[in-house]
Amino acid sequence: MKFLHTADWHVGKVLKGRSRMDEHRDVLRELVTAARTHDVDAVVVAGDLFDTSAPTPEAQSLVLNALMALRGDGRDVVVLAGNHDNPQLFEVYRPVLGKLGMHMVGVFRRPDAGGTLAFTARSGEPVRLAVLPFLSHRYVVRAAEVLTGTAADHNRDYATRISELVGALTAGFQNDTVNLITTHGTLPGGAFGGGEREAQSIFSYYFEPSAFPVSTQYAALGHLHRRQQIPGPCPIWYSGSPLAVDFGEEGNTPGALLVEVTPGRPAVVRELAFASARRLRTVRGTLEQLEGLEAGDDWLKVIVEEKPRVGLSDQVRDLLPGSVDVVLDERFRPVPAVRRAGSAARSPRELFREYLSATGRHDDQVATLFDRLYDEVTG
Ligand SMILES: [Mn+2]
Repeated sequence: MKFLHTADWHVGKVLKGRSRMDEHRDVLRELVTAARTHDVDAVVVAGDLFDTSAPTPEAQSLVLNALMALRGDGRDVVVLAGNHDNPQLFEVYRPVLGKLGMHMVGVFRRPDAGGTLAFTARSGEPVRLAVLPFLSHRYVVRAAEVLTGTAADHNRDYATRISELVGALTAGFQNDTVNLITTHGTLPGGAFGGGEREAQSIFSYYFEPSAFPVSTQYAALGHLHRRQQIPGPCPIWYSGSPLAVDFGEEGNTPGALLVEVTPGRPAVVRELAFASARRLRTVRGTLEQLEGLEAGDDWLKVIVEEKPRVGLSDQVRDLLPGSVDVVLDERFRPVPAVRRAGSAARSPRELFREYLSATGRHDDQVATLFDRLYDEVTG
């Protein structure tokens, strides 16, 4: 059988106030085209379809339409909740999408209640697919247990319990079935992309690749935005995001994975690259250097190598309309002024002038404007 592995769409993501909805529409169209072009039998979406737990109607509409398009031509579509998704919302969708032949899993389910899917692929092979949605530490390790022991103990508990759950979900794997797992979480050694929630990645939220049995022919993971393979007892892959979700993901070529697998053999994996979303780039330089930059329609994080002054970031935004984040280079960042004793004795005008010069923003015009505003509100 042939299937597409994708994850971490983060539909609804707003990048410093800029909507990415059009870009999401484009990359999901690319995904649907890939499903048709390669005539895949199934599509696995390994979590974080949405960026927030309360997605807007527009975001929900985009995701549901993409899933229905993927379902076209009778492909099996399997979706699970990531840490950004709302598991309860997914459980609301579940029976509705189930009527349309899709499998959506929001919360942990026993193997015989939707946790392990057993179906015959369009290609005719019998498939066992273990589906483990993101499980928070709080859910997995009881609150009472968190009151005792160290952070390392708690992670050991988390990892042990996840292994036990995976063990239960994969108990039905057989020699003559295609044996697959999909889940959303962190494995140690994975390279971060930049837009993941750190608190749910590096602090106590990881499990070991040894959780997956050797009989697994492919493990489809979500959570890390960079496409990568993780060493383990079976082929374990993160598909990465179909678009760069946040800055820091420049090193990743967004896309999806095309997986071909037959019973008894390890899966053959091909990387697909998607190019319809805008690129995210971090650039740096003086104003003069930035002026000469070819930015196209990339979203930019701009690190400015200039002394701070009023209006500097507006100047950068005028120069480079794709700038969504403008920051000063560390070397030019003002040292925070130490609060001096006796400040209560000085007037607000004096204090404001002092603040301006201490932060390198001294400007007579701004000081005069402050005086006028101060007179207006106190006069
Ligand atoms: Mn995630």
